[in-house]
Amino acid sequence: MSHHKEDTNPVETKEWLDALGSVIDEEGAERAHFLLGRLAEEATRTQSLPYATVNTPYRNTIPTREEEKMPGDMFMERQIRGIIRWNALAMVMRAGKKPGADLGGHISTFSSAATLYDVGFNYFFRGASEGHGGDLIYFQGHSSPGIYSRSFVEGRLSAEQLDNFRQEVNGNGLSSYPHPWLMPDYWQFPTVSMGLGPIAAIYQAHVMKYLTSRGLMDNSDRKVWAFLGDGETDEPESLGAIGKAGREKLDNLIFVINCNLQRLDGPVRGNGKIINELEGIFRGAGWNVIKVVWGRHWDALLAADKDGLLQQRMDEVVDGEYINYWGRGGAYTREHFFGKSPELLKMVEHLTDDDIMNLNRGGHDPFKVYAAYAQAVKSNGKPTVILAKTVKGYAFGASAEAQNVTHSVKKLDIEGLKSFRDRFNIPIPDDQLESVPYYRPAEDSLEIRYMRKRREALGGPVPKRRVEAQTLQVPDLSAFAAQMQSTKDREISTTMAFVRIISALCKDKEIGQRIVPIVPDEARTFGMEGMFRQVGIYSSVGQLYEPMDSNQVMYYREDTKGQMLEEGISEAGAFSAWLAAATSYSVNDYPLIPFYIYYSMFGFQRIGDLAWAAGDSQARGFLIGATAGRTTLNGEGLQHQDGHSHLLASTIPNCVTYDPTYSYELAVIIQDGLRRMYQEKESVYYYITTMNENYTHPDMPAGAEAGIIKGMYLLEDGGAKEYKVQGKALTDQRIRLLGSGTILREVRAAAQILRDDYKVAVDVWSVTSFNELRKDGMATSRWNMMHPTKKEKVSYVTKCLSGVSGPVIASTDYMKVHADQIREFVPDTYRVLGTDGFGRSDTRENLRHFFEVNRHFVMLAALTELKARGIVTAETIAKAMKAMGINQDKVDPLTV
Ligand SMILES: Cc1ncc(C[n+]2csc(CCOP(=O)(O)OP(=O)(O)O)c2C)c(N)n1
Ligand SMILES: [Mg+2]
Repeated sequence: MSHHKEDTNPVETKEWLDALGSVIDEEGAERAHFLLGRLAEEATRTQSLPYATVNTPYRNTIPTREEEKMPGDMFMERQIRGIIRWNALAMVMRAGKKPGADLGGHISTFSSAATLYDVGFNYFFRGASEGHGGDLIYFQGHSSPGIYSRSFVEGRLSAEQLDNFRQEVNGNGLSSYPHPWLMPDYWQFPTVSMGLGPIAAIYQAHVMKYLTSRGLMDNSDRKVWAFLGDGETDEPESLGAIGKAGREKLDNLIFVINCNLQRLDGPVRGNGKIINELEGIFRGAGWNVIKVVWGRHWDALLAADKDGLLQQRMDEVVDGEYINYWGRGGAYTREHFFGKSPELLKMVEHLTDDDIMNLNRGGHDPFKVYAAYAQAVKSNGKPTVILAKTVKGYAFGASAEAQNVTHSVKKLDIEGLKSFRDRFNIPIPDDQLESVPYYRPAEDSLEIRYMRKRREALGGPVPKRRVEAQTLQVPDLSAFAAQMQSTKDREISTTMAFVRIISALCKDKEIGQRIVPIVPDEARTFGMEGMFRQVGIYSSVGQLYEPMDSNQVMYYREDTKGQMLEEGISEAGAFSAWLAAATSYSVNDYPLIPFYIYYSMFGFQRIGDLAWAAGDSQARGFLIGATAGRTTLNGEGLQHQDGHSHLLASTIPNCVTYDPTYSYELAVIIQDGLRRMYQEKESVYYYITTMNENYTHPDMPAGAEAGIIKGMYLLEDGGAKEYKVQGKALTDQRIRLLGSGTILREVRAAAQILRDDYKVAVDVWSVTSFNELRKDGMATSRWNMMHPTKKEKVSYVTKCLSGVSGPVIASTDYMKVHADQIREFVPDTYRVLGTDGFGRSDTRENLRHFFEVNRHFVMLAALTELKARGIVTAETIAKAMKAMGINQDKVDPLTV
């Protein structure tokens, strides 16, 4: 700002300022804005100023005279807000009093945000009702006590439930933070892992526009509000997608950033100003920025600030000081803020120290907040961010208000409670204060009636999550007939098979429109470019240019009605778009069937926390980890070759995972997923790996469906063989080989050599999911433990591998621990091969040798087991190793 520079010609400065003043007086602010814009343009053009500033002075963006007036009863609302504040404090303090419980809870975040929420609840947040889908509110996770408190006062939650804050195990509890999984009819969006709320909100607004644009539903009157902390904006996810929101003109999106200037340890920007930093970033990204810095008690002072000294002081002070002023009080503020110059001191000489403390911050002034929201909801083709300055621990007094430790404060002492009670007129006598009782006015009190009326006018309660979903008629397996048949001589990859399936699904009469293919700039990698033309790429503005490949069949077609979401190189963004689509059954009462296809390594590993939140959100949809496998994605390297995404996926309780080999397996799995998620309406989501290795696919063996879904089925029956060991006959001894993904093909090759060269019987099992097998096994063994008097149940793995005997050997393209998961349920000796270690580039053949998962190592493992049973000798193995080119001194892939 020019203020910070020496003014070398004050007379000239004054002339310019006077000229500006008279334009504003005579022709209005619009005109002044235009002229300044022209001046800046000219200065930039002549390169006398490299760029015009994106920052404005440290004051409210909306001038006082343009504020839209809050229509309600401010005293009533203040009283209600006081009651909500009280109960929020009470529930955390009461949880803290449970002996030995140590449950924690936060009070300071909500105390700073109470007005921001209240104005929303009283005037803006529309509940879902007949004819309106409702606004979508992403609540700041740590403010949950305040949201529960309001629901309690509204009569939606009981005192007993409040007393169960953070005690959920026995039912009827309230979750510490917003978790749809734990409170499915209440919370819509999990937000507490910082950064996930903001990015999810952006893509939520995007997908809502997409639905409207495609004509599938009308969301044009619905808003997405995201409340976040100023400290939270440090997360890359918080700001990483704001450019997208600006570009897509998401005027259905409003961010409210609670700028209490503090995070957990201390100031967010002690040496700077978070509000101005964010202003520049958001304005540059194409957002409307509304700063709500000062409350109305500053209005008179600012109006009197003719020569800009007060403004100059406001501009130069850093956040660390602003925290101080509030924490240390009126006298301190007079001395250190206004004390900068005699003129400033004079401006406040008529104010007492208490009056100075009453100079409120914008985010605590309902009028200023109302004016900001009223402007934000008027769509003008841009998303809006409101930067509201608040005080962390507001109204908690010396022990917590604007203190560095405030985030972790969980209680007030008795004196603190007294003054809090008095300040907000809570009718609780001194002798009851100790137990911090809840306070709810009588059902027919003015307060309750007022609240009810406001919410009724806005369509119903918030937050509220729709639990029921529409039932879709999903295609049965016959619709996938093409995928169930052999490809004959044609070699294709499972990725290709997937692309055929999704293309076919898009044409399905019942559900075709609901399929949402999502890619993060990888469609060509997966051979999906045919879909550009077939279904089109969604763009809010269509296609404003002639695509350079328009003369080709598969040209890059962007369209306002495009079905595919091409999210660019942002896995977090594409996943967030998937999440919005995967929860559309609840949020929009319109089930969508999203398929997000990506490089498998850049999935759970890259955005694991979002995938976890998707489980919490009860997302329903498909994730396709393409080009999967440590050795199957051959040319790439250490950062690309995935040998563990199935392990990461298995950490998410409601994620169902598969690693299929054949086209028919993929078809059966996807059909079953459609049935479970959209017909049976189970809150699970699917993770399926597909590969880029081409090979031929056989017909589906008759009756394999059930086994494919359960996780394994017998692909090759080796038949009975008899062996003689030390003169004793071993009957029905077989080697059982297990394989998954493309490595199954190595396993099948090994089986053939073992049969041909060693004359042993070999069964081959296709394992479509070690993860699902383990879940079944764990459930069985748990049931047996819990029911000692009942007949034992047998796990699916045990069932499959019983009846005959012989060693069991598994090989996969994933870490050994992946196949090792079922060891407990394998009723015989079990040996696993896997791809532990860092990937590297080479041919598939070399990689599979390097990682010791190919046919030769499967054979080595099998021979080793046969040796243990006395069927082959050490010499036989040594000879075989030589023949197979396995050097006994080969490096261990885990160590290099
Ligand atoms: C990803 C992640 N990292 C860290 C935390 C721990 N944490 C919880 S609240 C908090 C400080 C939040 O500060 P701010 O965003 O300014 O919110 P305020 O409480 O000040 O409104 C931190 C670091 C978290 N919840 N999520
Ligand atoms: Mg903060």
